This record gives sequence, structure tokens and C-alpha cells, in this order.
Amino acid sequence: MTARLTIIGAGLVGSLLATLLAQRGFEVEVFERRPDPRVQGFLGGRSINLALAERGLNALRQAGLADVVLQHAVMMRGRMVHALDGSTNLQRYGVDDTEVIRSVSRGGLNILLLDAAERAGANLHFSAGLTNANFDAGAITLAGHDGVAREHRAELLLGCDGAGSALRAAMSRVADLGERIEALGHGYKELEIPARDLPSLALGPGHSLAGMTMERFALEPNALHIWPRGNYMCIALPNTEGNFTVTLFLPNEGTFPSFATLPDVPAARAFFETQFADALALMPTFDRDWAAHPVGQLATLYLDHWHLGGRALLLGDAAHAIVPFHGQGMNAGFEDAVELADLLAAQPRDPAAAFSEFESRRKPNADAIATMSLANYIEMRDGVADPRYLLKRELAAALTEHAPTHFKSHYRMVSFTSVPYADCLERDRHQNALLDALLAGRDRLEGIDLAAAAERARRELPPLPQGC
Ligand code: FAD
Ligand code: E0Q
Repeated sequence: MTARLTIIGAGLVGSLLATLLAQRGFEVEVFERRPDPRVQGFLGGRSINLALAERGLNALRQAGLADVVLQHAVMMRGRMVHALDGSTNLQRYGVDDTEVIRSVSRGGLNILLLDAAERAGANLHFSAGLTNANFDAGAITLAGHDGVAREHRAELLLGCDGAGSALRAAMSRVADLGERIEALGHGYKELEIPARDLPSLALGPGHSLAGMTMERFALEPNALHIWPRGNYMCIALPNTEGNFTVTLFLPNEGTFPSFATLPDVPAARAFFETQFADALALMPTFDRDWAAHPVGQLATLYLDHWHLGGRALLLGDAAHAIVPFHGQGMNAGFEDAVELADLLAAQPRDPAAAFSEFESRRKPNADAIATMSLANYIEMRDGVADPRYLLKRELAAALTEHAPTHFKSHYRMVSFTSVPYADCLERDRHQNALLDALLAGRDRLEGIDLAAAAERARRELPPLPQGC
């Protein structure tokens, strides 16, 4: 057995990794900067949610947690696109309800994972933020909320401390990790559509409890809502309590509209009245939310190196923070956790080899999902309303049906399979070229011989992996 493993950060990835490693018999210590959310309640108390897709769910399955998480999730069948005139259109994500994504509460999921980590035997320490590491001495420095610094022995460090990772900073002081941060130039603000206040009706015939609960949602519950507006957009994800978390994505600077041109609540409200009138009508706390919630920043983080020999390794956002437009950051981090736990369990005496293998397996995939996430912003904010995009989508759906062994839409590969991200990107380049060739000079599907197109897909594209 190796020495103790020390995880920095008990967010989504750190707490899942702690669970997986403890379940494999490792001795695990976890240090988290914030206080224990199970004791203090969430900081800010806001419900923020995330989309969980197959990769993340698969990782939770490995930890034995998929069923319990699904009980606290809201199914999203597709994207509900809200046009400027208030009309809506559901674009299904998958072929049927076996292909859906789920909206889960970040705070709720974190609490569930912390409980699981403790049950599996991990030792969790809260209000203990890493401030420095001495890799040669095998020691770390931690600061509590009292500001008092403490030293701790830690030979093997696993950095799950997020995009602003303190472990990454400590590693960078002794080695060049080749860090590059590319700011998106767009920020985000979180708002809320609360649940409807229903009169407490007696449960008469035809009124199931579930039905009553669904009526609390002010918008279709089983969808990811999106208001694409060209250079910017709003989205809304449902929470089990009947409310929606709304996120506005907008350029930071530049001509109207940007965050810089919305200096106060009246300006923001006027902007929403012209661009998101239907959503604004459902946001009674808009003014308060706008004033209270900060603008979050978005960036992609690239590193050439994720580890220092067998002493320290970064994973999750600490290694590869991405923009959120594919809803894959947590999913990718969960895949990391499973991969690392398996590699360490297979060679417990050689962490350097496990870390190096982890980096060579995961880095191409991290780069690929970074690229696809950036591309999805363009696609989401103006593509989903573009006739050319819709035509391509339609042809892709037809080919999926006629050549299921060789063609699967980019979105479905990423969200509903565990085909490595790098393979998804590579396959999609070929698929896209085929779609463009088939659609050249056309503005409708009529006239395309689908049987011949499917034959061409089978001839030109490599077969999809088994069970996909
Ligand atoms: P984090 O969740 O950031 O956790 C890091 C933890 O480390 C925190 O608990 C923090 O307190 C702790 N920490 C920080 N510094 C220290 C320190 N010095 N010492 C000790 N502990 C420390 N992903 C999806 O899959 N689906 C989505 O729909 C989705 N939507 C998103 C929407 C937005 C607006 C954003 C910004 C991101 C979204 N993501 C989504 C990405 C997702 O949030 C991240 O990929 C995920 O949270 C990464 O998990 P992590 O554990 O690596 O980092
Ligand atoms: C998903 C689910 C923040 C965010 C999260 C997401 C998605 C989007 C747009 C955004 C991508 C999609 N998407 O609908 O294609 O599938 O998670 Cl902005």
C-alpha cells in the first residue's frame, strides 16, 4: 500500500475522488478551505444547479451513488428555445427518454458526496485552506478561518481545488507547468425564477402529489430553457423545488449590450424588458438578484503538465477549467476521478507512473472538451435559431436513424456515451464534412437520397464503438 493520499478541495471532484479512493482501500485525508456545508448551510444560500450527463452519472455509478442522485434530479429532455416574440420550440437532445440529461443541485450533490466519502472512510477537514506546499519535505501549510497557519505531513497530493487552485500555484513555484489562461471576455450573472405559489388545494381525484408538484414550475420543468440572442443568451435549469436558476451570459465590455453598459438595476431591467420579456415577467426578485449577485468570469485553463513526479497531481477544474457551454466541466472532472482511482489502485506503489499515465490518457480529452465547449457557445447563442444549423441537425438525425452503427450526432456522443472526448471531436470533424457535402447547394432535405447517404456514412466513417 502507498503512503496516505491527501486531497486538496472537497468540491464536486475532490469529494467523489475521496469516496472512490477510500472504497479502494486507500487512507484518504481531505482538506477543504470552506466550512462544512452540512453544518453551516450553503454560503449565500442560493440554489445553483448543473447538468449531469452520462459520463458523470457513470462515475457516480462506480461509487454506488447514481440511484440516490437521480432521486434528487430533474430530467431535461431537450433545449426549450425561447424566441424574441415569446414563442417556444423544444429541440430534443436524444432519440427518446433514455437519452436525457439531468439538472442537479450543486450544493445538494456536494453534501451527498461528502457523506459518501466519510462513510467510505475518508477523513475530512474543513476550514483548512492550502496556502503552500513543500514538496521535498512532504509538508503542506494550511490556514483556518482564524488565519492561523498549521503544518501537515502530506507526501502525495491530489489537487481538486478548482480553477483558482492554490496547489497549482504552489507547484508553479517549483516547476514550469506551462500554464495558459484564455479569458472568454464574457461573464455571467445568476438570477432566479421562483416556484409558483399554489393555493394549498385538497388532493381531489385526478390530482396526484406529483402532478401538484409539477404545477409549481413556472416553465416546462423537463427542459433546459434557452433564450439565444446572437452575441449573448440566457439559460434556465429546473430545481426539484420548482424554481429555476437563470444564468445570463454576456460580453463584459464593449457596445450595448455588455455588463459595462448595464451599470445599475434600471438599465438591466430595461434590457431584459426588450430581450427576455417572458423570463423577466417570472422573476419577482430580479432587482434584488441583479444587485446582489456578482458577475462571474469565464476562462479556459491549459497546462502542459499536471503533475510533479509522484508527489502532486492536479485534476478537475484545477487542471483544465473550461467554459460551461457544453455542461461538461463536472462530468469531465468525474471521469478524471474514476480514471485516477483505477490507475492508483492498479499500481499503488508507483504513483509517479499512475500520475504520468493519467496525464497522457486524460490530457487529449481535456483539450477536446475545452474546444467543444467554446464552440458550443457560438452554437447555443445564435446557432440554435439558425436555419442552416437546424437543417444540419435534421440531416444528422436522419443519418443517426439510417446508419446507427456509424453516425451519432456530436451532442449525443458527448452527452449520452463515454466515448473519449478526443474521439468525439475527431469523429465529429468527419461527420460534419459529410453533412456539408450532402447539403452543398441545398436549403432543404428533400431530394437527398437517405439510403445512399447512409451507405456513404458506413463507407466513409469508422464504426462507432460497441454498445454505443
Ligand atoms: P470546484 O467545484 O470549484 O471545487 C473546488 C473546491 O476546492 C471548493 O470546495 C473550494 O472551496 C476548494 N478550495 C479552493 N481553494 C482551496 C484551498 N486553497 N484549499 C482547500 N480547498 C480549496 N459542469 C457540468 O458538468 N455541468 C454544468 O451544467 C455546468 N454548469 C456550469 C455553469 C457555470 C456558470 C460554471 C462556472 C461552471 C459550470 N460547470 C458545469 C462546471 C463545474 O462547475 C466545474 O467543472 C466543477 O465544479 C469542477 O469541480 P472541482 O471539484 O474541480 O472544482
Ligand atoms: C447542456 C447541458 C451552462 C450550460 C450547461 C449546459 C448546456 C448549456 C447550453 C449551458 C448544452 C446544450 N448544455 O444544450 O447543448 O446540454 O448543460 Cl449554457
